[in-house]
Amino acid sequence: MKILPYLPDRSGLAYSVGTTLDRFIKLKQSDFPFASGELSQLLRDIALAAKIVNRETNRAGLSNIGGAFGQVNVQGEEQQKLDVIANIRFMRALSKGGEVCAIVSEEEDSVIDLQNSSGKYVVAIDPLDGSSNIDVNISIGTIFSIYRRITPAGSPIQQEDIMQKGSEQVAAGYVLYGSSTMLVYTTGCGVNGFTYEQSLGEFFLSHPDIRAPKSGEIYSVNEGSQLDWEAGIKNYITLCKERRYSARYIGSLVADFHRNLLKGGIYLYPATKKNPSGKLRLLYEANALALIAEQAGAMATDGSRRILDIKPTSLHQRTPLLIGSSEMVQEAEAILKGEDVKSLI
Ligand code: P6P
Repeated sequence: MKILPYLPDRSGLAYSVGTTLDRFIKLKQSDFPFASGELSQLLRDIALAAKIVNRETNRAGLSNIGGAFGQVNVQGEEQQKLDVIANIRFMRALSKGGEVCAIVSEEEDSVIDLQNSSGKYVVAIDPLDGSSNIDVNISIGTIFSIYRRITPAGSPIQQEDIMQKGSEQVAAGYVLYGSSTMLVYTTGCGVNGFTYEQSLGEFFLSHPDIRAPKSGEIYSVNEGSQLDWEAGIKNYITLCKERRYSARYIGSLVADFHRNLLKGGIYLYPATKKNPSGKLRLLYEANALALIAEQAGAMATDGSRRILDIKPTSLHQRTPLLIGSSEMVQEAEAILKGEDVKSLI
């Protein structure tokens, strides 16, 4: 009888496509000396909530959970029923998981102190971003940041535990509820994407070691605000048009970011008359995507500062955001600073 050797995946990657998320988390845990498994468990808790929210979003049209909830959140935005459901699901998963001591959520006015004396981590989360797209079946997403608490475990949560720079994140990720549902995250050792197989209830590694193209020909911005833009933004978008780049903007940050991350491109949400500090929130939108961007070789700035260097001063503070392929962000920043971009090409 001839016995053939098992031929390992020839991709040369440390982890082969098709590895389950659970197994990947376990295998990657060894990247962290002295890791005791709490962060691994926290990532699993987030994945569980994502599976539940995925189920809810997939049947929103059938189970009367689409549409407005009838209240306005702290942002002054009309809450959709799925916003509230997603918030409840992630809150429950994070509090029951036992690894978290405090949560900052787009849907909560103030910090949620879980009174968990053993929780080492603080989570900042936008449970369901782009929710206005729910009723028209456009992709939406969850965005999360994970920080280690600074003050001693068991002591009361302090401002310093919450108001940490994005560069202090120990992990960050997003879930994209789209044509397929994906979980993309980083723990500071690269970016990996997992696709959800509904029939098995598992996330499987589908996009190992994501690297963003250094440049691209896609720009994502709401051109309806063009008359509000500062001159530098107008000049950069004009340059994109002169180069005949493609305009792709679906009004859902996670979906626009994910496409640009894979194909190359830039997403811009500058200051506008309605949002003079930009629309996107630093703590639970910009910081997470900025860490993922940088880990994938891309960039994220507010037009002059690296997003991850911005010291938060308020829970729901907003920031202008330019994020995507490094050469495109660099060029946009140079134009905003009035530099002659010819020198960049
Ligand atoms: P506008 C959704 O509300 C969101 O926060 C992002 O997902 C999206 O990119 C942006 O706002 C859309 O905002 O002002 O262009 O409709």
